Parts: sequence; C-alpha cells; structure tokens
Amino acid sequence: MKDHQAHLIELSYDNNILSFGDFTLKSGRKSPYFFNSGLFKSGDVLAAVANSFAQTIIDSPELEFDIILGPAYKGIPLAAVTLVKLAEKNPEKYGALEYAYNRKEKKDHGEGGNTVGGTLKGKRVLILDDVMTAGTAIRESLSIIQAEGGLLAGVLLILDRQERMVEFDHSMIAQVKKEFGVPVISIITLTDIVQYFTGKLPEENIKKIQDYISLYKAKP
Ligand code: OMP
Repeated sequence: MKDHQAHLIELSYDNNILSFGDFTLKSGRKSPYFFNSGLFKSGDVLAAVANSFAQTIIDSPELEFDIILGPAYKGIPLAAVTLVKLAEKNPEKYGALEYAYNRKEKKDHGEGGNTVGGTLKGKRVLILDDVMTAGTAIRESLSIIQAEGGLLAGVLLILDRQERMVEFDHSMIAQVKKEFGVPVISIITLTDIVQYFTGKLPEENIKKIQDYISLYKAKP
C-alpha cells in the first residue's frame, strides 16, 4: 500500500468517515462498515483526498481524458479539489483541465442545460466519485454523459467496495470494462481496508467484514 493510501484510510477512520457498526446501504444490504464522504469537511481531510485523487491520476497513464465529471452532490467538491491539486502538481499538463457537474433538478432558464462547468459534448469524460457498491450511482453518471454527448473515458473512485451488482455475480467495474472498455480505478479497496485494520481493530469487527465479503463479493 502506498503512503497516501494508508494516510487516507487513517485520516478517514480518525474523522469517522470510515466507521464500523451496523449500516443499511442504498442497495438494501446490511453492512458492518460505511464510508461517508459527506464528512469530508475540514481542510486537512480534503487536502488528503485531493492529493490521493491527483496522485492516482498521475500514476494511471491508462486514464486518458479531456474533462472530469463530479456527480452531484458529493462528487462536486471532490472534483474541484482534485483539479486544484492536479494544477499544483503539474500546471503545464493540468492547469487548463476543466470539470463539470450535473444539476439534480432541471433548469430551463439562465445558462440552460443540466450540467454546469465545462461542456461534455464530444469529450472523453472521467467520472470522479466517492464509493461504488452495487453500481447504481455510476449508472446515473453514465446517463448524464450520454445525454450531454460525451464519451466515457474511465471512472475514478475513492473506495471500491468490491461487491457484486444486484442483478449479476460480477461487479459494476467488470460491467463498465466489458461495455465501454475503459479503466475503473479506485484509491482504496475493501481489501486495503481489511489489510490496514487487521491486528488494529478487534477480531470481531474483522470477522463481520469477512462474513460480509463472503455474502456480497463480486466474482472476477
Ligand atoms: P451504489 O450506487 O450501490 O454503487 O452505491 C454507491 C453509493 O452509496 C455512494 O455514492 C454513496 O451514496 C452510498 N454509500 C456510501 O457513501 N458509502 C458506503 O460505504 C456505501 C454506500 C452505499 O450505500 O452502498
């Protein structure tokens, strides 16, 4: 595990972003852990996540894109801080990179359209989002790109929970790769979380996660 990944896991745990307990997910699954990016609310945490996203982009040359889409709501600040960090790290390459986000509600006056920021039309779009479980959120982002005439270039996430979709045995990652042939990359995975906390958390917490994994883990 790279330093920035371990740092992000540690900081997330310290700030209750990553917590262990009993949670009900969007998919209806009962999970023994939850990652709440709604709690990225202080400068040091946002700086760490921005750094991890930017570093992951720099370390992943297979991500070839023209614009970043930060889906509303949680993806919006994540995309914005990542752009700032990329421009800081490599102003020549990333200084003019743009981002866009969608509106949750339709707008028929003013600037019009359902996205704000750079235009997606004809561009290779990188989706940047927080967590993937059963893949519903990503599907919504894919339909935004399609509606705006963009092309999917890849997906970049903070956490891949490595779970199967509701209707299939495989993950949304496998589905996106099959349908679009583009990379889906995450800063951390559930495997990283288990590795990081083994020996640090009570055995009982790790056991609950292992049981959860055997119920919902995606088939390769
Ligand atoms: P899927 O749409 O099933 O892939 O779930 C991903 C979404 O669920 C995220 O965008 C969050 O809104 C929410 N979520 C989390 O934020 N953290 C988690 O650990 C798990 C979920 C979830 O509900 O599955």
